[in-house]
Amino acid sequence: MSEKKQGFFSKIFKKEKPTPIENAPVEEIQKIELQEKQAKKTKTKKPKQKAKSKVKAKPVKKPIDKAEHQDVGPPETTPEWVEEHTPAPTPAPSPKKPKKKSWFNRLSSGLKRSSDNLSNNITSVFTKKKLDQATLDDLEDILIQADLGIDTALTITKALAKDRFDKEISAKDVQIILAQEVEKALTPVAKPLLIEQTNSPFVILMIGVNGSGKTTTIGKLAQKFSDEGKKVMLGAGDTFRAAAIEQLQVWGERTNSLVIKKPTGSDASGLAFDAYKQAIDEKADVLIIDTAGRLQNRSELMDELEKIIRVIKKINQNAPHAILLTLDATTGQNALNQVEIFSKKAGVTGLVMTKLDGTARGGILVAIAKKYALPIHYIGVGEGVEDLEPFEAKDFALLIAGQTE
Ligand SMILES: Nc1nc2c(ncn2[C@@H]2O[C@H](COP(=O)(O)OP(=O)(O)OP(=O)(O)O)[C@@H](O)[C@H]2O)c(=O)[nH]1
Ligand SMILES: [Mg+2]
Repeated sequence: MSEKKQGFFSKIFKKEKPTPIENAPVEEIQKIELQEKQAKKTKTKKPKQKAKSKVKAKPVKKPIDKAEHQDVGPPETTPEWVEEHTPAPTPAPSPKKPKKKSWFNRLSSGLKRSSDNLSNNITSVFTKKKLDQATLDDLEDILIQADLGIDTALTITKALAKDRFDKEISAKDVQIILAQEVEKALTPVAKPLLIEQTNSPFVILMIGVNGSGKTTTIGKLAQKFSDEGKKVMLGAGDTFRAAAIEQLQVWGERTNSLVIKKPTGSDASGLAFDAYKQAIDEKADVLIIDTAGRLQNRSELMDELEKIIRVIKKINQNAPHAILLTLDATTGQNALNQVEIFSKKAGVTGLVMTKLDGTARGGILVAIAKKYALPIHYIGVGEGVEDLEPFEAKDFALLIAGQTE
């Protein structure tokens, strides 16, 4: 406010010494009034200029608004309520930074159980004492219990022993080294899923055990790809259950993606074939094919998966371009076996780990990375469409080790 006042008065008393109004004597006040009048007179000259500048300002503003309107205006399919309740279109905010931050927050709360588990156990062992063999053994146990895997556990304890043996060490020091080693293990596998346009439609086959999050992940991916302007189609390859087809249909409607389906009980490979043909005809950019959940030890179901892939290859030898295995983080060590068998049978090209929010066993991702070196494309930390993001080694490592500052 005081800045405003100053600006106003300095405008009026352009050529006068600035006099604080509260200390002004009577003559000064009279002077002020007089000059105020003069100032008003001079103002009457200025309006022309001001009016001019106003006239000028308008046309500049309008075309910008118009351009923005054209660029970011709602698509034809915008639901009615958007038109009713949304005021004039505002310029699209730069979505990246806030999105990144809110994802980091979601990831942070999602991984909380895993990181609390590790941090609490580490703190209980490292209470300001010298690093000896017994403490190293305890740490090794903690890391193995947290599902990080024996390899990672040994790498971390070795790294600690090398530099800090017989020296005082705090829980925080251990967490720093843990974060560094986890990041080292995960960096080579943190690879985004690249949708190569030369392969259009890019065919993704989603596989995994029952309830691992295949269909939900398909919905989340469909949203991402269509947000990028890609034409997405979905194949309802889980032909066993009517509810599975309906579930995909809902995601299709939500994400504006055409769903190719057949009656319950139809042959899944036939559906995959038809969906691919149709995606080619429709010039889709991406086709994501759902499959029924199957336990890796059910050989007849694994054979069916092989058949689906074989049939897709009849259309294009290079398809499916991605075979994504969804892994439920809450299954812990069993996930290793799933990677092993699904890879052998179906040639998994990349992984998506879901439900990291529902477990203290998020460390399993590190064990899988070390053992199989398969790309980890995405991780899921919730049921919402926004709860899936490309996997980033550093964020994950810092959070799981409780090293966020
Ligand atoms: N908390 C949490 N829940 C998830 C996540 N991903 C999926 N889910 C939930 O897990 C449950 C199973 O997900 P689906 O997508 O149906 O799993 P699916 O692999 O398709 O299951 P089947 O078709 O039966 O094999 C649903 O309730 C999802 O909402 C995640 O990242 N976090
Ligand atoms: Mg499903």
